[in-house]
Amino acid sequence: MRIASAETITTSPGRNFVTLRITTDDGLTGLGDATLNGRELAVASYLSDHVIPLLTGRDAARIEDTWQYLYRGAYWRRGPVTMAAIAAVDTALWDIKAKAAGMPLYQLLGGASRTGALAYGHASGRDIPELLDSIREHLAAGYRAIRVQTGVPGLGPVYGVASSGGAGGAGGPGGGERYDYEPARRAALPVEETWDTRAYLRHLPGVFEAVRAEFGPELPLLHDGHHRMTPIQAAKLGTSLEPYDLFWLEDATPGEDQAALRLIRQHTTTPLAIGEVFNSVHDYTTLLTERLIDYVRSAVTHTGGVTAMKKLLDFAAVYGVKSGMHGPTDVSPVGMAAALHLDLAIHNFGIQEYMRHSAETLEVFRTSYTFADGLLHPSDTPGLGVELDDAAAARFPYAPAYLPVNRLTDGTVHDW
Ligand code: GCO
Ligand code: MG
Repeated sequence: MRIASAETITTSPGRNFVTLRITTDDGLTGLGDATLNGRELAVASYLSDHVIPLLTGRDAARIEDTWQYLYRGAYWRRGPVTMAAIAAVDTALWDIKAKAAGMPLYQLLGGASRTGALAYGHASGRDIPELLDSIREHLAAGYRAIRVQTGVPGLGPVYGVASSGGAGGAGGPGGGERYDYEPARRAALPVEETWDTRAYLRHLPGVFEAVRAEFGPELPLLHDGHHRMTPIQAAKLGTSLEPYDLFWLEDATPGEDQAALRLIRQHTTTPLAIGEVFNSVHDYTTLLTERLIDYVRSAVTHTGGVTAMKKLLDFAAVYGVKSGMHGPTDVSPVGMAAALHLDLAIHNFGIQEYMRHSAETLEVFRTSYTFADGLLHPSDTPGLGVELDDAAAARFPYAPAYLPVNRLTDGTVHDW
C-alpha cells in the first residue's frame, strides 16, 4: 500500500482549519489535522512545499519510519510549524492503517481501557452570577467537569470569558456566540486586551468560593491561568485556591520556563497542568522527571501526531503524570478524534478538554464521536471516524484571523 497523493485543505467554517488528506494507491484516504491557530498558512506551506513532495510513493504502512524521516531527516527539528505538519502526516497514516485493518484506531493502540473519556467544558461569566448560570448550563448539557473563567473587576474583556452569556443564550455550551470564536477574529490586526495580574489574584479566590458554595465539593473544577503569572504569583494563587480543591491549575506561568514549575510546586498542593504550547517530548523532561506537574496538556495536532503523543504519555506514566489533552475549537474534529482514540486506550488518562465545534465546522467535518453522560467516545467506525466534505469546505474560504494580544494597564505587552 503506497501513498499515491496528498493534499492540504484550508477551510474556514467559523474559524480556520488546515487538514492533510493522504490517498493510497488502493484508494484508502486518511486525514490529519495541521491547524496552528493564527499561523495556519505557515503549516499549509510547510506541508505543500516541503513534505508532500516526499510522501508520494512511500509505503503508507511505515508510520514510525515516516515520522523519523520527516523529523530527523529535515535536520531542523521541533517548533510548532514543523511538529504540526509531522502530526498531520502521522495522524493521516494511522487513520489509513486503522481503516485498512477495519478497526477503530483505539484498537490498534491497545484497545479500550475505559468506557469513555471524562470531558471538561468551558464555563465563564463576566461576573459571578453570569458564571454560575454558565456552569448550570454546562451541567444541563451533560458535563461532569467544569473549567471556570471570569472577568476581573476593573478590566475589559478577558480571554477565555464569553463576550455575552446567560442560561440558554449566547456563550452557552449549546450554541450562540462563544468566546473561542471571538478571539480568532477575522481582521487585519489582532484585538488588544488589557490585563492586571494583581487585580486577578485578588478576585479569583472569591470566585471559587462562590462556585463551591453553589455547587458543592464534588464537581471537578479547573482553571486556566494562560501563562500570565510570575512563579511567585502562581505559587500564591495555588495556595489561595487550595480550600476549593481544584482538579488543576493550568498554564500558570509562561511555558518556556520549566524551572518556574519547581518554585510553584514547592509552595502549593494545587495540581498543575501545562503543555498546550509545547510541541515535543523534550519540552517535558524536567517537568516529568522531577514530578513538577500532574497533567500533560499537549494536543496530538501540535506535538507530532499519535506516534509522538503515545510516547510522551507513556513517558509521563512512568512518573505518575496523567493526560489532559488540549481540545479547544482550534483543534479540528480530526485532531479531536485522534485525541479520543488515545484517551480511550492509554492507562494514564486524566481528562479531555471538549468545547464542541460550531454547526458550520461540523458541516465540513463529518464526525462520529459521541458525548453522553459527561463522557466522550471516539466510536467504532474504522480509522479515526472523521471524514471531510470537500464541497462544504469550499463554501468556507480561508480568512486571516489572529488571537488577541495582551497588554498590562501601562501598555506593556504581556504573556497570555
Ligand atoms: C485552552 C486554551 C485555548 C488556547 C487556544 C489557542 O485551554 O483551551 O488555552 O483557548 O488559547 O487553543 O489557540
Ligand atoms: Mg489553556
